[in-house]
Amino acid sequence: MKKTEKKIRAGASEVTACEATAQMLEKARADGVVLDLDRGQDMKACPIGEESACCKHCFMGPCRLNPRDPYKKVGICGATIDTIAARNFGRMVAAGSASHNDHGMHILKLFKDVIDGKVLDFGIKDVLKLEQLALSLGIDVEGKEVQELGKELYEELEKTFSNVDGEMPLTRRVPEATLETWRKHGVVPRGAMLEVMELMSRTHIGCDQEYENLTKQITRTALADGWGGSMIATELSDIMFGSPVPLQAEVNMGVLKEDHVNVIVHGHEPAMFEAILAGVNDPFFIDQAKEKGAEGINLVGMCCSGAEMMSRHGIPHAGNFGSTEAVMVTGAVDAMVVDIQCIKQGLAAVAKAYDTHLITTNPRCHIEGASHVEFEETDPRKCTDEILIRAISRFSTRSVPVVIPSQTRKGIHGFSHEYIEYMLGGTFRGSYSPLNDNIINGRIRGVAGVVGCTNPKVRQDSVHIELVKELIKNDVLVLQTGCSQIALAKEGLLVPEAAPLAGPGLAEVCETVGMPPVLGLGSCVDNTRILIAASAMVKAGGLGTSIADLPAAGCAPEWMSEKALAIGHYFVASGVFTVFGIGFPIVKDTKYHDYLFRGMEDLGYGKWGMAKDPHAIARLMIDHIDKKRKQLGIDKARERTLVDMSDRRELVS
Ligand code: NFS
Ligand code: SF4
Repeated sequence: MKKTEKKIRAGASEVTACEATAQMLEKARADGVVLDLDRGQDMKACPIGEESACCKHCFMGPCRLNPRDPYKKVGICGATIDTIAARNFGRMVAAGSASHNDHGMHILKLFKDVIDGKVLDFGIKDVLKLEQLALSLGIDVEGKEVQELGKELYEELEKTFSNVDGEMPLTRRVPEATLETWRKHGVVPRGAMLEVMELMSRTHIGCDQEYENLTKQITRTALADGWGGSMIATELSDIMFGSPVPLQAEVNMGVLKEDHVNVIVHGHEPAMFEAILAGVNDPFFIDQAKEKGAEGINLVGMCCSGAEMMSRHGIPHAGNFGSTEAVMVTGAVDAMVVDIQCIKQGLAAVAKAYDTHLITTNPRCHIEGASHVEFEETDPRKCTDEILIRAISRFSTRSVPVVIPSQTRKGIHGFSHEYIEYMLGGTFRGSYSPLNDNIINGRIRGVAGVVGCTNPKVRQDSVHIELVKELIKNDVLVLQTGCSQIALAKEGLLVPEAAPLAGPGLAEVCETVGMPPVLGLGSCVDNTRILIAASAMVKAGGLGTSIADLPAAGCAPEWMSEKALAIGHYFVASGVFTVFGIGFPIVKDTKYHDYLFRGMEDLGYGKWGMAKDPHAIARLMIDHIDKKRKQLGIDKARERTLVDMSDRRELVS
């Protein structure tokens, strides 16, 4: 008998907590267009692959082990479940680290071309940060012109990628005790290209088959991401395009405008986005758009480059990873322009269905079914002007109805680690000491980084939102990046007015300083701002000597990408308890699982955690923060402060 083709799918609002996305999902269903959010329901993940109980590292296999009875058999070569799991985990970390390092290396190359005068459309916007970065690497800045200093800085930073021994330059920023732990275990990253290469080699059949030893290289490769390529991407982007300072920006699909030419930029590298920003402000194109009956050109971001441009320039943001297909269902997108990473191939089919231009611009990322207009830094406007011509032309011949969800939210974005220092430390002497003081006296219980993707395995945004609300309610200051930041921005928590949602201690600090209880730091590579902030907290004193001593925890509650796993592991390796939602690609109750989830902490690192429910995640994080407070001997201070606070509330009421 022929099976019925009709699929039963959950209602749109069960698939996503984002009302605008739900509205577009319903419209897509009515239009007969299948989005990623529905494909996610139709696809049943392979239970063996989901837990990494299979190996296809050679063609004697693939070998499948039983995740329910993982020690029952071994692969044909004899590989055990722990070896297979560690190798699979390692290859995911290698891919994630490679992605960020690839991004960082291209930013470094752009920086060199700017310094050498080969690229004239970009420049050095933050000279002070250039000098500070140079100083932090031991480069003498006295009496040097920008060009000379830039050249020296380039020479030094280039080692991040090309070193074959020694220690990666930016590890000089790591607190001494943390660095000592890495040295003791032999995991200080050398050069990123070497680390990724060695990890790929060691995970080949018949090489490293001892999971603890393999994890050393996994750790080194992850650290080469956080303290290497990602950190370079953030620091040099700030230097070239300007360091973010808090500004107001709008998020969600309501930022699209029916009477404007709408251009969405989605991806990860800022250069193309910066160039198109210059184009949309060019009177020539504004006139062109007006000639075709538009009121103007509306430039909007999505995903990480969107988060980055929102932080730097206040460019509106239409949504996170889970909304990139749905946004085209509006019919209002005249062009979606992409560069690299997290760009679903499915966008091509949705773009076709809604007569939208999907344009790839980067030689490292073409998509079948999309058109390609190559972006070259030496002549950036050639590409971006062509994009604007196509978008304007599509506006004048729009062939599909336009339906734009009304939702928008204003929020404050653009908190850099430098700004946090300034905001909490005062104008004349920026310092992390006031933050530490507020942690020591218990007003702030601890700090959490909540970051990462959305994943159709769970209701989009919902775990991020519930988790962050629970954390701030418990006086945990939340730092955010990437798609998670957008989820909370859509929920309206990135404003100082959200302070009453926080516990009394955190609310008091927020009200005094005028800051939101949730601070948005930018894109995923900007997670390195959290690393630097954590190092600064250690250096400010009173909270131990290594990052592992801090009352802090991290989480990617709706993660999906290999980049997220690499980020998670560099946080763990740096000393942070890091909880992932959704699930974890390692069979529970194996030696390897125990090693990552417990054993690493005994070695002086952080450790991994996993829970699906947002309240369970919050509990794990808060318990860890409380454990660290106890170890620091500041648990009593909090009890006293809470009494003070309730007294205070009584005084106010
Ligand atoms: Ni980060 Fe940015 Fe988003 Fe996840 Fe993808 S856009 S790099 S990987 S999905 S947070
Ligand atoms: Fe099987 Fe070993 Fe080959 Fe993996 S490396 S596929 S476990 S034989």
